[in-house]
Amino acid sequence: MERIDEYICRYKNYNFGCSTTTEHIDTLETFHVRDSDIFVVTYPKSGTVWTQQIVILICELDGGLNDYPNNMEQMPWLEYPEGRQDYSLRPSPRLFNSHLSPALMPPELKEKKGKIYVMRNPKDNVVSFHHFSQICADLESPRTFTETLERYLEGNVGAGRWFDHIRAWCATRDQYNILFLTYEEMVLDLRAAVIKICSFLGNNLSEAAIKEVVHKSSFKTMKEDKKANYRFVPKERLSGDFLRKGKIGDWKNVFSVAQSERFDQIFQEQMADMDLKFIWDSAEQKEEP
Ligand code: PPS
Repeated sequence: MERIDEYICRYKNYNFGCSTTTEHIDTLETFHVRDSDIFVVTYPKSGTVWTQQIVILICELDGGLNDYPNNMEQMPWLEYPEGRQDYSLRPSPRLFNSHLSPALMPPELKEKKGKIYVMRNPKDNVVSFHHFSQICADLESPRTFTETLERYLEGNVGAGRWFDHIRAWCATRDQYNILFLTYEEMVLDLRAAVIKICSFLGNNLSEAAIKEVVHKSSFKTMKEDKKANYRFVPKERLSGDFLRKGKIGDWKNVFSVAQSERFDQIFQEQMADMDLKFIWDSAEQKEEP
């Protein structure tokens, strides 16, 4: 790995956190994917842990899962095993999170079913990243939002540039069978998103079970849930709540007008040829009961 700074290591054209190894990343080329595996793939700060919670709940309520002490162990990071048991020894169904680009995913994944990609409008995405960088010891603490925004636009962050990640995954639509979801549609209608995930994964949950998944994956419940809110992570590694605001449009509280206009222009230049529709505004967001 080429060490870019204290926090980012570069390998195979991708910005990793430094807790993984080239040996582990190389094993992904021959990683055997099972039909029952489920992968949640995202650019960081797009709703990974939320989707993780939903997938875990769905699997628990439809047939059960082996017990692990918390969500991170139940659904670990594909690229960051961090001393966890050899993934090939894990019982099915195996659940994984990943921030990898498609080029680095196990090639067998193309033939398998369980892939969900969640994306979030990049203005809220970078704001969420900015706040998270201030509480997470594995990320460089920025002094100002301007500093974060520059690093984000240049791609000097984990997983590289948002634009490249989204573009690369959207380009695989025809090769992979993936459920694409947006963070915003999950915020606006969580129940519809849960039903979509169930039907994509082939889980047939009762009405009561769907209700339970929706309740346990609401922002309010997750924030109070020690496991879902990552309260088990030592304070030295995570010094605040993982679940921060969970809103659409928080970027308006952080971006200056000039930053917003410049961002819109870059977004247009980078993504104009793509059929992407994001919701940028909170006007349609209902408060949770
Ligand atoms: S990470 O570090 O990449 O795994 O982060 P990730 O989980 O992808 O994204 C964190 C943001 O998702 C929000 N979140 C939620 N929003 C709404 N409802 C629920 N239930 C929920 N769970 C997590 C979390 O609060 C982070 O967004 P911000 O905007 O910072 O609040």
